[in-house]
Amino acid sequence: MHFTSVDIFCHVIDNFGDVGVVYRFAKEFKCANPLCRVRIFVSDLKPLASILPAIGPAKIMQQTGGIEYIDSSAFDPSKVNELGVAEVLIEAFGCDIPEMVMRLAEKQPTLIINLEYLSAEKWAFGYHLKQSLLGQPLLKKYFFMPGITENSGGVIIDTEIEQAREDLRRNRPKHLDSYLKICNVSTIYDDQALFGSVFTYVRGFDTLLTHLQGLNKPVYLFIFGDKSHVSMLNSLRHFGGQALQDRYYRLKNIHAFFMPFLPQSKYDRLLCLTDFNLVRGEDSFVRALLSEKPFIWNAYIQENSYQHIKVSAFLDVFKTYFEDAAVFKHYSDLVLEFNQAPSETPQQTTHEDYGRFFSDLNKIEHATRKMSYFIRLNCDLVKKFTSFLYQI
Ligand code: TRH
Repeated sequence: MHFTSVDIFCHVIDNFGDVGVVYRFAKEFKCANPLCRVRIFVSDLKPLASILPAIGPAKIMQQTGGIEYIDSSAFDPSKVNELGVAEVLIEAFGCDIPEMVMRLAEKQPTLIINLEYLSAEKWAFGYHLKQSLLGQPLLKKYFFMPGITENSGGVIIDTEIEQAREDLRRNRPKHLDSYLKICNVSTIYDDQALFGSVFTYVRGFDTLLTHLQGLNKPVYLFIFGDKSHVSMLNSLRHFGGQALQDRYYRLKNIHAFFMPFLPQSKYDRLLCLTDFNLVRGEDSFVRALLSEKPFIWNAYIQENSYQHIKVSAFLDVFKTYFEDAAVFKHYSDLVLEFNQAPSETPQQTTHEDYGRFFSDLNKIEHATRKMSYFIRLNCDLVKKFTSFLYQI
């Protein structure tokens, strides 16, 4: 089809992931299709403003970076006719498109795509690009299933990070210093030190801190989000960690920085600068993977512990990129145990063993780099999405 306009609908449930993925998708889609009008209708602008500071959370309509943003919660239904409807409508994560918009869409040929959550589970491939029958002659609807294998919809490759990668690698000390400055700390860069980022759900960090205290080197941790802040503070206090400054705690060789929420591109860059990353929902998980650094994924706790199935499905794919089966086994045991917590609590309820993770960092990094390379080559979501539109 020939398309000149795309409207994306996003219903924010909680956290930052939904709007984080939608914003990243819109940015990359616009970059790949500069002549196409791209609008995002989002139910809550506050989390978007945290990710993209150019957004004014109180404005009902605004434009930045060539994308139009519309607050759908404050939206006047009488404006629907005036705004019109795009040729392609994207329901992010199966959210409902407002009734008034659907009534308009039914009057012209419209393609609707349900852009789903990322999944490495095998059942998801069966749905990818499958049609969903609507019983409306002018409407066509398809599922688009993001994933980490060739037969899926792929993941969003961020152009900005791809372009910055080499500079981040070459000028690592300078870039790392810029993050420490946010906490009013000036470093003495030490190439023996270990740098890590932590952005998880509420969980225990006693086992992590115990292990890190045993390493014979300085460890710098950048801690993000209220949930990790609460959790890390609890564990630091448990071991007698001291506040040196507002955002800076010290426990023996461990330097913990309680970071403010950063613009998305700045957070993405940090993941490429550290030696390891602890990440959580779908979007930071993908960024960690593409950063080519070793990472541990804290999947969102779901009913009936469904997160175990999601984590296992990812590990099944990741396994194929490891050259040493023992290294993978230790890594896999760690990640599975890390995700065993029955609920979000800052008490340590899991018994993960980090020993091999830190001694195998280079080998895990090698596997991550191979997988990331494969994904960039074969699983570019925006490329796949765009070529699907042209084909249909
Ligand atoms: O915020 P999340 O926990 O979102 C999750 C996922 O969407 C998950 O699928 C959903 O089921 C669950 O919520 C309810 O984690 P995620 O997906 O990693 O999204 C975080 C976003 O925030 C991501 O786009 C990166 C961005 N971010 C920043 O922009 N700045 C920051 O400082 C940090 C830490 C993150």
